[in-house]
Amino acid sequence: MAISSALPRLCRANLSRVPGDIPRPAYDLDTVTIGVVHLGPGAFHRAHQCAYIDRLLARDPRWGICAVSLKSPAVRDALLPQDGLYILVEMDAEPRPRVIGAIREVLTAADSPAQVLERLASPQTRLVTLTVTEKGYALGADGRLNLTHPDIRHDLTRPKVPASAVGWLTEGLRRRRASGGGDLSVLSCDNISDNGRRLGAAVITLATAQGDADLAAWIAQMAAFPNTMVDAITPATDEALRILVRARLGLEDAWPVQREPYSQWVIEDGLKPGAPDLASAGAILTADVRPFEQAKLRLLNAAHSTLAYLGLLRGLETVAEAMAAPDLAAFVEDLMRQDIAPSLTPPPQLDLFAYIDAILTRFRNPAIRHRLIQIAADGSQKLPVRLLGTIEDALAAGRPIARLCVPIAAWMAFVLRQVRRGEPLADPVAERLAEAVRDLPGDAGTIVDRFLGIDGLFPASLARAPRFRATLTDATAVVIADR
Ligand code: CS2
Repeated sequence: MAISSALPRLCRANLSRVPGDIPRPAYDLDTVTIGVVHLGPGAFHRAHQCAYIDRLLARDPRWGICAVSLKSPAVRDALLPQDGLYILVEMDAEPRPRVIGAIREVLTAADSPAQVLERLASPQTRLVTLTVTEKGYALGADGRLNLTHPDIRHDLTRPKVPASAVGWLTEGLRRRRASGGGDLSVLSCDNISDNGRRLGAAVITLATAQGDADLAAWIAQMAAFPNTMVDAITPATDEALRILVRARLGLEDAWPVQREPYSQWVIEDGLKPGAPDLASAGAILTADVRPFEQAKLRLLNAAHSTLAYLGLLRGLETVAEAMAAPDLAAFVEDLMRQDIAPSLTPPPQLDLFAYIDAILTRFRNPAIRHRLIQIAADGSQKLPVRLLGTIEDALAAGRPIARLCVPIAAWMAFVLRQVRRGEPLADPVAERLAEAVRDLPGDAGTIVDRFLGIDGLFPASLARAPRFRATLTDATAVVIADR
């Protein structure tokens, strides 16, 4: 992150210069010790989990975070000179900045492997959290660890210097077992259904495939991987935010973050004893997270992806702009109310229709500039979680799928457009997508055939379902004609 202003830098020595109306850590930074390791401290982590831990630290100083980027030094280079401090701005009619002090150590695993493993093994560390995005788990289309993924293949042969998040966790747990570090709670905070179960299974699969059955058995007993649902709309840091922070603070923050005021963290019961009391910091602990998680992924995230692809095809830039187009807003509302809601079994405390109203209001928040291109990234990883399950359920129940196929069609049209224009396509399987659509004649039937033929993208049973293929082809014909 380039520092372009001549203002003094935000850091401990300059905390006293922060204007009095901007909240600062309500605890003595000197008394904080590290009890949490986080893998993947991007904007979402710093806007979401760090805000909870920051609240918790005011009551209990044992839970400072060691933030670990796996490869990129960008977060470390931005936050180290700031003693881990940064600004989180809640974007509302009046933006509300505050100084977050939860990150007490910041490392890049590729540069400091020994320190990272030491932290993962330390008996003081009682919680590991992860935000490594959907693709960061190296799971196959069946939700299990993909042992042929390049990073996992690396971790099979060189387990001590891992490449993947699952590899770091597995090696950290190996060290923890050897040094008697005790049990550990691990929370995946990514938008994947059954995120905890899948991560736990992936770690055990890797340990087993590395030939360490004893470790696999130890992990099954000593590590807990509760499911979680995380929610807070977090637009990427942009120049407008930097300008706002400079003006309000009179200090330079190399990497402030922003989010909407709304935030939710639902965690399944089952954290190991001795884990931080996240409920006291506002998280909701519950016996079964799945219904919350499913409602959020299938409604909010699916509607987001729908707006992203349809909006980008129209040349729109942000979620709020897409919501200002009456037909797009009506379409996502119908999609949620009529097509997605029937696939959900909400928990008793969740009123689905009020939840949908709240999502629509959040999408319209005029204080947020959430770029559609940010949401459009990694479609191959996001759409299965967000939409394909709903489509499978609707097919099985004999409900209509016409509207549900539109976002899939819009994604395909978006991929096609990016490749044809030679514009970037952010997706871990971008090359395969580009290969599949190269020299493609423009008719809907061929487009659908090509995409459904890409190995591992659509579940095999769905790709074979005649009603899906026919409805998706109709939707694709309409989306292409509209452009
Ligand atoms: C978005 C999510 O970028 C995306 O794909 O749909 O990041 C979304 O903003 C969050 O899940 C909201 O909690």
